[in-house]
Amino acid sequence: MTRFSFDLKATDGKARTGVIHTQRGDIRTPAFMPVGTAGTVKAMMPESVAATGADILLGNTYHLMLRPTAERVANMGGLHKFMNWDKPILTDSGGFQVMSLADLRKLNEDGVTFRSHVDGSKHYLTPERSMEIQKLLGSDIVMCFDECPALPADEKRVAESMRLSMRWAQRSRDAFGDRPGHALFGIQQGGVTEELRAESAEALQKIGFDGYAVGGLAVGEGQEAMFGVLEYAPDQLPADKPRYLMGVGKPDDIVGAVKRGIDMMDCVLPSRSGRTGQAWTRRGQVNIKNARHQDDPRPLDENCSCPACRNYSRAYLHHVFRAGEMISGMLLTWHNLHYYQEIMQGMRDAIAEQRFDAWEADFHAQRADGDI
Ligand code: PRF
Ligand code: ZN
Repeated sequence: MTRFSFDLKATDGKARTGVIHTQRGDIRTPAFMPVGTAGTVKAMMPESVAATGADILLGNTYHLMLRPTAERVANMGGLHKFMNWDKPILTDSGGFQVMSLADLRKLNEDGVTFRSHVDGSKHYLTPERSMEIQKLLGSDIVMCFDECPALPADEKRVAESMRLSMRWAQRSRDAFGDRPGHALFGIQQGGVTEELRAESAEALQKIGFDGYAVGGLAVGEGQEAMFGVLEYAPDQLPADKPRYLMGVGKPDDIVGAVKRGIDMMDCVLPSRSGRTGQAWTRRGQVNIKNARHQDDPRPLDENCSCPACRNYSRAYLHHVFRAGEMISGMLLTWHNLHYYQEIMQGMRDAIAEQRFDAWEADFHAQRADGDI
């Protein structure tokens, strides 16, 4: 069996490119992970997700434990078989989603009780239960159970929360045990305070993980503050392990994160905005709802090779969105995921060939600020 490992192939400035090896295949880095929250990347068949160039998907402990339940997924042979995706899956641990989605949350040292946003039923998550659920799902990359305060928050609250997450990281490690072929990632917290980030990075490295996430960003602090933290946070984490920035972001966030030493990212943005009529292209954002597209024979992006751009006009995409047709979300999601993967491939090639700065300058030069 392939043991989990990370081969760093090249660096250009702080930007890195490499390959994560897993028992379910390789993940080329920098990697963007489409979000398959509830056992599906919404509006996409799994083979279509693979066709966009994705090597790995993200799944969610929180959603799957509530519906259809982790035990039911396990009885069906695990999440890969259940959703017909045989490449790697990373699962988030649930803490962050409980805090952002669940009702009546109560947090203490042991874990968190909450009511389901689906049916109001009562549930309990601890580091141990999160590890058990992620094992039942058959996740290839398991995330520690953590807590993430929304920003801005006062430093005392951020410090206490970070230290709780570090105690939970130790409990996650102990509960995960030794599972060859499966990886466990720690999650750095500490808000926008360099000393707290350093303390968190040190605590995680003492425990020892297969990879390290930068958590607690993109939670209200803004891009400038996030990039400020990314000036030092990746350097606080081991260079020989993957670094994963959780829940990020817009195309320019992703490029800025890779420039600062991040290897993996995930975000609902390309899939979610595909369902609300927003397309991301190399020239900027397209709001397909806008009436100015209704007679436009051009594709979303002349230079894009995705099925939406090869076969359909803006006029058609506008029409099916306005008519509430399901193909609207399907085509825009496909385009957005394709574009995100194209950015990742562009960065991987540029880093390998030591021309990341020129690639980045070109990326910004092609983009307009407003809608195009
Ligand atoms: N922790 C976990 N999942 C997350 C985050 C975090 O801090 C974030 C923050 N952007 C997104 N998803 N477990
Ligand atoms: Zn396209």
